[in-house]
Amino acid sequence: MTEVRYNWTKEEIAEIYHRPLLDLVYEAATVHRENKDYSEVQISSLISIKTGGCPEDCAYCPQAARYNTGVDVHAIMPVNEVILAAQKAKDGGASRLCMGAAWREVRDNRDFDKVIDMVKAVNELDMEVCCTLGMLNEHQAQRLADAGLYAYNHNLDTSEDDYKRIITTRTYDDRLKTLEHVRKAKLTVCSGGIIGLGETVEDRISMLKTLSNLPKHPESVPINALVPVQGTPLADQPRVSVWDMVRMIATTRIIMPKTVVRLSAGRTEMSLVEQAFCFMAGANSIFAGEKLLTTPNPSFDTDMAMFELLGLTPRKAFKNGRPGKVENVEEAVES
Ligand code: SAM
Ligand code: DTB
Ligand code: SF4
Repeated sequence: MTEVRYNWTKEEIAEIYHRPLLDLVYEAATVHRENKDYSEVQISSLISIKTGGCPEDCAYCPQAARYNTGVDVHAIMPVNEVILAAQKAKDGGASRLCMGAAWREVRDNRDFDKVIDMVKAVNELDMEVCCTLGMLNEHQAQRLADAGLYAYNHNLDTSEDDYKRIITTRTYDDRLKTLEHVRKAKLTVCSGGIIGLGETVEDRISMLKTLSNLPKHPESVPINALVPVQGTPLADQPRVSVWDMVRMIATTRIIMPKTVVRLSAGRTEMSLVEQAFCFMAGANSIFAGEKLLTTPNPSFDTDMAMFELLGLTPRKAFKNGRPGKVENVEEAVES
């Protein structure tokens, strides 16, 4: 069985990242196949429960209030609408629902009470519930855990050194602190990044080093390709090469062998063959449903046809048990 390591150095990660492409993919596929269930792909569906008007200045984000992106600002969604959307996602094959809010941080107010109700309701549908709500403290993480939250998404996006170029309204350390609070509440961690922001390869490697040197690897690592949005400072970034996406996924798979690696934003620009390469390189999760948060994504039907063609199957929810309802939570969450 593949050894799980937490002490990867930048040099080691760079050596993996720069291997001849086919050697890299072969190695990643081998690691992936040493771990069971390699043909299963986790399907997660996104829903934007609170859209736009965010006070942060993330240079890639269409939901930042300071950029003119044409995204309409919406107040928090009613709980019953979230339940309907969750049911639709489940019918489409999703086992996880990720609820996103355009917030800088969670505040202890009525909107957060509503999120707690949403978490409880979606949990009742037997879906894994994930939230991405910005920064939070220990107490807020615990409230979410008590409501039945399964995972918390909080991306590092790029390297620590590059962070200030992309976001000035919070620090890398703020981000890492939230991840600690999430861990303390025994939630599973979903944390990854974006490529195509204008970062260097060293930045990508440095971000992977940070993720793989956390006390425990995130249970899922989303790798997003920038979706350039008009009005944001990164609107004119050239589309990232699919080979960079493959290298990033394969390297993540090799250094975090047990982690679910999600081929995230950017799939509408990728052909089926390009996506197949990403699955070969060890991706075993996608966001499905025709919208990410505010930008388009392939439909459930298109993705199901792709799964059929490639011989992939959707992974069931809580395959290894629900945290809190199994003897060994650590094992259930990690496997
Ligand atoms: N506001 C919360 C936060 O920042 O954590 C949650 C929502 S935020 C939209 C979630 C993640 O979406 C970001 O961390 C970023 O990685 C990703 N994202 C946002 N805009 C994107 C874009 N245009 N292309 C690719 N990924 C994007
Ligand atoms: C993640 O890593 N990517 C998702 C999810 N986690 C929250 C969001 C992608 C957003 C793409 C831009 C948009 O649709 O607004
Ligand atoms: Fe706000 Fe999150 Fe977008 Fe940053 S990424 S502007 S915090 S919604």
